[in-house]
Amino acid sequence: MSDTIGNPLDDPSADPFEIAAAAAADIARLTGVERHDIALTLGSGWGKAADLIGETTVTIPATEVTGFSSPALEGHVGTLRSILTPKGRRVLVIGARTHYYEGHGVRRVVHSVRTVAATGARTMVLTNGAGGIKHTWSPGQPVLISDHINLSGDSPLEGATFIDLTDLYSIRLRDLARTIDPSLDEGVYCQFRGPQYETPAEVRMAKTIGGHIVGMSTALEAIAARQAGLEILGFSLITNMAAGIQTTPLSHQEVIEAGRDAEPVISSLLARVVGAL
Ligand code: 8IG
Repeated sequence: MSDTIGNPLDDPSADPFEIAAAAAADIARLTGVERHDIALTLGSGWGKAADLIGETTVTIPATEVTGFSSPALEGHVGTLRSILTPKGRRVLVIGARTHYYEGHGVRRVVHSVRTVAATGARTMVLTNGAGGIKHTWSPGQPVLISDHINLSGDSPLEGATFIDLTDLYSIRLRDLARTIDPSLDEGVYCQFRGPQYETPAEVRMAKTIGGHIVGMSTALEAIAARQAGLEILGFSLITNMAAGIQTTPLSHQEVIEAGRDAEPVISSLLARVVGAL
């Protein structure tokens, strides 16, 4: 149930997987759906996809689900939606991402990932808005994430938990996405801590070490998703060219506008990919 006194994940002695199991039980009870098949986290620009995937059977305020938010702290409430696709699959849409830069710790960041795994989902589609480094890209373009470099300095894994990250972003699912849109390019996602955007020197560093996309969310989530046994598909919407690649200053307004302009196209792409999963 929702907590009014604080978030159970903020208790260092609590087990984050037990809290995720409690959250999954909340979702089963509130949606009437015992198991979900696919989970989808919607980042900047991707929000409209949920309307195109199928019939939304239930929308839940995140505050109703264990661990999802601490009402005293969050200014806005995200929602979780349960969708029934034409093929009869159950999709859980997470509209409430917690970012690392919010400062609530990595357990809070990956709670949605652990929760969807506990609902029974086998596939996790992670989407985000991000900066582009490849010169052939332009704002408004969706790209697949092929791999990542975690520059956050943190990890969702605790203790001596050695997890293989080979093929973290499933080749099978990337190939499937390209059957829907053969023009999809892909790149390596570099997660910076944020919330400031990079300096041009940091973007040059990211490029030098093999990065193509700069963002603030998805690498930590993908690590937790792999730990939970989920098969992962990652999409970035390039909302801006990274600092120094574009010559004008980065602005949050520009990011919002690029997301809004691209939304119809990328939402229908994402819905078609989810329909093919
Ligand atoms: I939207 O240029 C968006 N998110 N780190 N850099 C980083 N995150 C981002 C950017 C960007 N654009």
